[in-house]
Amino acid sequence: MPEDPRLERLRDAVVASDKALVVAAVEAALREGLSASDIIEKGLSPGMKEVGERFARYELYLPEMMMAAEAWEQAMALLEPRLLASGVAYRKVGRVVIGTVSGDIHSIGKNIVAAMLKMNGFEVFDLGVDVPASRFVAKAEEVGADVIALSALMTTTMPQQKALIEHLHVRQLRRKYIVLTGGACTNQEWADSIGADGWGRTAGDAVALVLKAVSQSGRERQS
Ligand code: B12
Repeated sequence: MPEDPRLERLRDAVVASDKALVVAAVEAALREGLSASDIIEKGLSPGMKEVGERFARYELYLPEMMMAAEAWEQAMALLEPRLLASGVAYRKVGRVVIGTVSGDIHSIGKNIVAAMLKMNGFEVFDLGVDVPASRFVAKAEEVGADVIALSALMTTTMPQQKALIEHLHVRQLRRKYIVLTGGACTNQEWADSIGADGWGRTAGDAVALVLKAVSQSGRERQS
């Protein structure tokens, strides 16, 4: 089946690392009736994946990767308010502490997961990037979180997800929190091997996982 030209335009604009082109493609897609989440998951994300693959093949370099990331931020400035507006903010389904692990400054995927969780009624405490295990746990304890969600984008920083789980064990808090892992370099096998409660490939998976985990643990809050 031929690809939807609106999605193709979004993907190509990200691959071109061109801010103006990305913004124009997003505005056009919105006018043409695509939802904010489809624009992100089916248009922009495959573009970013392609950027990463070209970087790995030395077909583009760090400056282009940075420009693609800046273009993404501009697109999100347009899309995030729409994501939130289409959400169900009146429900308080649960509390999530989220961040990108220590040593890792990739924020784009984590920001999407945070936005989608908010859109689905979660209270989200986003600690940003390069977050040490102890800070995740301190925040979770402070706000009475149900879930700790960890993003890691590099093979070198994946072990920090394991470090968080070890930190919880040492503090005898492991059973208190649902720990979810994600990020392009991770997979289900990795999550199982470190004893995480779940792993998600996309932000949509993250929402489904958190909803399921919170309801299974009988933690769902109603307000
Ligand atoms: C954009 C980008 C950057 C930007 C980041 C800007 C920003 N504000 O985030 C910049 C230019 C700064 C950057 C820097 C670097 N990068 Co970089 N980067 C990327 C790139 C191209 C895209 C990442 C991205 O944003 N993808 C789009 C989002 C939507 O996808 P995502 O993050 O995977 O998130 C989705 C899912 O994974 C999931 N998800 C994410 N988090 C979570 C969490 C949970 C709990 C769940 C359930 C789900 C979930 O949901 C998201 C939405 O669907 C990737 C390539 C790739 N394929 O990942 C390389 C990549 C990650 N970078 C790489 C490298 C090497 C670097 C640098 C070391 C380069 C350098 N020489 O300096 C530095 C690292 C600095 C550091 N200490 O962190 C490598 C890592 C290689 C490896 N195997 O470890 C990659 C894979 C590129 C490559 N192919 O070589 N990078």
